[in-house]
Amino acid sequence: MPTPTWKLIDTTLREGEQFARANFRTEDKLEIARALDTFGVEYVEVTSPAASPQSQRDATHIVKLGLGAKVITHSRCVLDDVRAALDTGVRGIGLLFATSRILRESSHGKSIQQIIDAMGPPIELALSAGLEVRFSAEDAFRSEVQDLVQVHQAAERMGVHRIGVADTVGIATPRQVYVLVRELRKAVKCDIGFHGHNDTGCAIANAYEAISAGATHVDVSVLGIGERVGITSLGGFVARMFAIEPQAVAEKYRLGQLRELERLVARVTGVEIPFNNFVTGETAYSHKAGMHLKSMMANPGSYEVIPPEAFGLSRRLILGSRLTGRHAIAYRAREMGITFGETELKAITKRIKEMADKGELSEAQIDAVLREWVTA
Ligand code: HCA
Ligand code: CU
Repeated sequence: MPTPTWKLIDTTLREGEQFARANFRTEDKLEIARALDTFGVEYVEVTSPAASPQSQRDATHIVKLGLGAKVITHSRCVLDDVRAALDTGVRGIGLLFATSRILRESSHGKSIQQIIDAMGPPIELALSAGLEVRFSAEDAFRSEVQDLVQVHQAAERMGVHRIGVADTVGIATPRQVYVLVRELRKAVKCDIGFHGHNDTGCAIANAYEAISAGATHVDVSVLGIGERVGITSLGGFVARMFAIEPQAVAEKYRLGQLRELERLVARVTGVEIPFNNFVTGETAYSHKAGMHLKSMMANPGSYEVIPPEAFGLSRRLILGSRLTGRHAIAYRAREMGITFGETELKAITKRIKEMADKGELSEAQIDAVLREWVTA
């Protein structure tokens, strides 16, 4: 069973900058970093200062905000990138090397032993400068398990604080994630982070399984933005965990800020928040069928796993569709101070359904039907 000790590494300003629609200006990054801090993520990961001169300046700016969250960066496991990171004052660095055959061949051309030999100096430099160091094997789920164990045990001997398991292409199933993280949990004592892409729709479930198997850190981004279709969504993962440990999650994060945070990132990247987004989507708390409405009126927990109030939101009961029911209509009538007998209610509901067959009725239209019935 997961415990509330897991930590969020928000990588909207690193993985998220790799999203096709993201072209963050310095002020956008500062605003996003502040909003993430207000929400309460434990880490804010920013693009490697080695990426470009502006990236270097922006990282320094973000560090100077003096956030409660740890500002960390992410880079190739090479000395020059670590040196560039040190110049910015970040508190930690995520170093990575691809370990799958396909990426070893298409990316750096190194064997597993050559990777282990090359890891040492950058890791040592980052550690000796006092950074929190993570070493991650890119494309872990297309790598050999024995290679991952070997590389991560070497990283642990070198003194890293955390190893990372990356599902770079979004190929892993939840069960595979559980099994691999379990295996690595036995192989190393240090913290374990998980980073999962969403190409096959498993990123949230995979992050959840990683935590269940003993991972301590999860990479997320606001609205899940990242390369291709992105990674584990911050809001989606928080929703997943809230459903399991509501109190702990509500204490850790300012959930009422989620919608604003998502709106900010949506605005800056020029995308819409999906209508069916976890928790904050336009229809996330819309209830429509008569059977649902009846139970929702008796107890809002009937068809909601997360109460909208926990995230500063409210629900919407759609009474004016052809799927409505007499309990819903009676409820609205009572709100208006009108009481109908059973036979009348059936007749009114029939009338409303007939009208709704031509198009959904607004609340004002329903109210008008109810008022007319009283005076008729
Ligand atoms: C990428 C790198 C990365 C790194 C993840 C990590 C991935 O391919 O852009 O450092 O754990 O998905 O492998 O985002
Ligand atoms: Cu990634």
